[in-house]
Amino acid sequence: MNNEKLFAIAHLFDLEGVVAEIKPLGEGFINDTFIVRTEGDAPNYILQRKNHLIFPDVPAMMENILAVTEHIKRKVEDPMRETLTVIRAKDGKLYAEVEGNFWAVCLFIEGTSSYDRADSPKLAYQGGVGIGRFQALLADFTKPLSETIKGFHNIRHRFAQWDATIAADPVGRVKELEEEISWIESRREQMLAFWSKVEDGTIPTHVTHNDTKISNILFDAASGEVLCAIDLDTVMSSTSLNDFGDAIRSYTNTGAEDDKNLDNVEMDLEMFRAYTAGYLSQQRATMVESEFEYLAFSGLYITFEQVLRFLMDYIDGDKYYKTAYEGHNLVRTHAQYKLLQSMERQYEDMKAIVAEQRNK
Ligand code: ADP
Ligand code: GN1
Ligand code: MG
Repeated sequence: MNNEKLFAIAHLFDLEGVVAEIKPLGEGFINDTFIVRTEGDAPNYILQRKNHLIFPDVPAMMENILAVTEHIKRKVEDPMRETLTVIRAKDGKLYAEVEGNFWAVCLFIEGTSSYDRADSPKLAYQGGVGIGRFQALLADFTKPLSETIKGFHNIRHRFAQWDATIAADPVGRVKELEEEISWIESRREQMLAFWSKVEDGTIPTHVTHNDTKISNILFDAASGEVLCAIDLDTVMSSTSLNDFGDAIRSYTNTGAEDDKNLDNVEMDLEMFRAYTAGYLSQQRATMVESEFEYLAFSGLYITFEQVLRFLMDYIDGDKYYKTAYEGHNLVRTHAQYKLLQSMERQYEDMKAIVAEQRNK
């Protein structure tokens, strides 16, 4: 994307000041993110091309984000820093449509740190506080939210996609993947049994973030404390266990999500304890018994789902996630599977930590 085009798109939005430069930012797998720097004291902005192949109704998604952030703003001390601020286009819309692409802008929050990996239990604790607080702030949000990606963390839906992808085998990769496919199939019943507890209401639903990896949280650079959850594209109604599980997948991994050296990848119990402590500091008073019961399992569930999603995308010819090289999705599959096995081995210890932290 050339800079002239980006400047023209930025000018479709109601920005203060004069745009000085526009540069790519972050390592998201789905959208294209840029920072828009302005001259002098005017605020800086985040400009994003939302991936409309993945989010089929970007206008509805932006309505979700506006509603949720306005709700949070009414409750926090510093509304301009403790959540995203959506900037409208000059025509009043929450997005600009340019040549079939959808663009959106929000304020760049200054004085923040973001991470691709958690490097200390202190950071994991803060991350847990951040998502626990995000859910707590939205506990009384009653407006219906659009489902921005159908069946996002619904494993029954994911298995339907999986079966169709295996049957279609569009790039002929299935024949090389007997072992990897067996990792998925051998856990099918266990994962569906968990999801049926959500379907029958045993596990309640709430407004949740649904993409809680560490890079989607901002920390205050001065204090090191958590500031807010960003990347709100997937805010929807689901079980809050998904947010916990996805964060555990991210914060407890001693390696990278796509580590080629599987020896680097383990689930770190100290990070699990710290994240759990932070999360429960915000949530323990309102959680119900079934949520405590499945809290540790949610880490296994979302990590399993991620193995399935990376492998399914590889089988599908790498259409969903951005990849940096041929076979990247298969490397991700192996690394996430190693993490899943590490969690399975330490599952009893994870449950013991939940029991210990629940009563603190
Ligand atoms: P993606 O959907 O591609 O993952 P994100 O919305 O997560 O994109 O943004 C990518 C990165 O940009 C984040 O990890 C964070 O470092 C930075 N970022 C995004 N929004 C803001 C913001 N409003 N203020 C400061 N930094 C931000
Ligand atoms: C994607 O957009 P990003 O990079 O924050 C994905 C998540 C995956 C994650 C894996 C909308 O998150 O579900 O867990 O990659 N987001 C979407 O790193 O599919
Ligand atoms: Mg992101």
